Amino acid sequence: MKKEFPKDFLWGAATSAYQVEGAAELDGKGLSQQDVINRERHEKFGFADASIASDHYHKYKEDIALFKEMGFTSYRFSIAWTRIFPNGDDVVNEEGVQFYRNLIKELKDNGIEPIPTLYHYDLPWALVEKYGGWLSREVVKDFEVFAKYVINEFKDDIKYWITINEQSIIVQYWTQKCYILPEYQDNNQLRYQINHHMNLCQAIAVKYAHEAGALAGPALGYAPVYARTCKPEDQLAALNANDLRNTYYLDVYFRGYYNVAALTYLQQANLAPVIEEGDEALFAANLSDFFAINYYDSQCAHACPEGAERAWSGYNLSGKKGDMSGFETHPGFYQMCPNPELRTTDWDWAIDPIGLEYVYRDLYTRYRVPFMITENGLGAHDELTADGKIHDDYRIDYLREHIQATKRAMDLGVEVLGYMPWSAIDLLSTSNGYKKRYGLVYVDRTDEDPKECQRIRKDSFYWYQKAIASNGTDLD
Ligand code: BGP
Repeated sequence: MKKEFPKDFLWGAATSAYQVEGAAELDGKGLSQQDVINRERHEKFGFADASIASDHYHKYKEDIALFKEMGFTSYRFSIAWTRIFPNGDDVVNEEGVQFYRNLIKELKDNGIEPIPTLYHYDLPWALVEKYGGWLSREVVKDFEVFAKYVINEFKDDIKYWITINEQSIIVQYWTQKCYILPEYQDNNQLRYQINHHMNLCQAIAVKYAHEAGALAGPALGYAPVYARTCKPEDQLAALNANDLRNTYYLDVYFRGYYNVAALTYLQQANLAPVIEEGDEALFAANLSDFFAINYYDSQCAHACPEGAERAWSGYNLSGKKGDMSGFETHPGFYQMCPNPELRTTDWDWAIDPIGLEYVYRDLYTRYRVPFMITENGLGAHDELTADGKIHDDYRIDYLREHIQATKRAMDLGVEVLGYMPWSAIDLLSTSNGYKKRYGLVYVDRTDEDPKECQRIRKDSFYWYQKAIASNGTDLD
């Protein structure tokens, strides 16, 4: 007989600090690299910046009331390092700490499990100025001060810590997710060096979470890679891509070492990080407890000749299908490509609920750890109709199919703790301002005009409310 979702299944949704909070320079907060990056993107592309975002800093009580109305039992958010330590050093900003005390209390008072992320792209700008930010190994000790302080401060309230958000996406889109000084931008080895510094921070965060009696795990943007054809050379290319884009990260988190084929490839290509003695021992001593999956799409690869030119992942900034600027290419290893079998979003992201089922099954077999979904969602041009509604049936279809995929995997024994799609409310997209929306709640603002950031329930809000009330059985 098929099992129901467990009674304590965590239903909720997710956000991140700089994408929702706003108040970028209020109450003692220091600037983060995202405040600066998004200011530049505003000037260059006209996207909103992070200064107001969705004004969650002022409206968090109203937002949590909406979460409760939907029936949330969990909420994934991130703690802005720059609210706690505005300069990235050890000088605490009490007002920033108080904001998260209030937020966490409000969640708990409403029966919602707070699931914080320690790092979601927003390094203190002061550390970029001091030593180039993530480029320098010095960042590890500053991160340690932050992680230790925050985990200890909230140890009575937090059961699950998410450590670092989406390291693999940071490697692919490093200048968008990190501020990289122009003189370093041609040195691609630094992508993997940054990632190595993040791995050290990740392990340290796990260590402090364990000391505080909590569980910890990374959130990785995870897309399985299929072979474009059943030719053996394409299958091997897909294996190579999975090793370098996925397993390279997971093996560190759950086994304590770098994947051999991926690391060897990076060494041969002069892209490998400098690893110091004792680094892998630190990983191995602090393995993660669960895997927080950010799942949006699947990917596709085919074989790539030795003589091809290396290329990094492209992007689509227009929201017009087909505007993807390019595909990652590693000569002699693999080349990414569109999957002809799948439909896509307006931003060319493949829609593939079965891919999520595949991920659960594959990773549970390999690592045998519990999962939680900490992002999953459809970025779309939502329309606010004249009568004040948002008919986002496309989002409902997307979420329904991914919840069903989750259930099918669970029916075959996979352990899933919760489902927190992206995003609880509309927020600043990492790539497309407010043109691309993911929320269950509409935030009435545009890139040009923040207006009052009024909250409006989308059709998906009511649908998700029903889904949660029925513990995932009523998905119509
Ligand atoms: C993930 C990030 C999120 C979020 C999401 C959607 O990579 O963790 O922060 O933004 O992707 O991406 P985008 O906003 O670029 O559509």
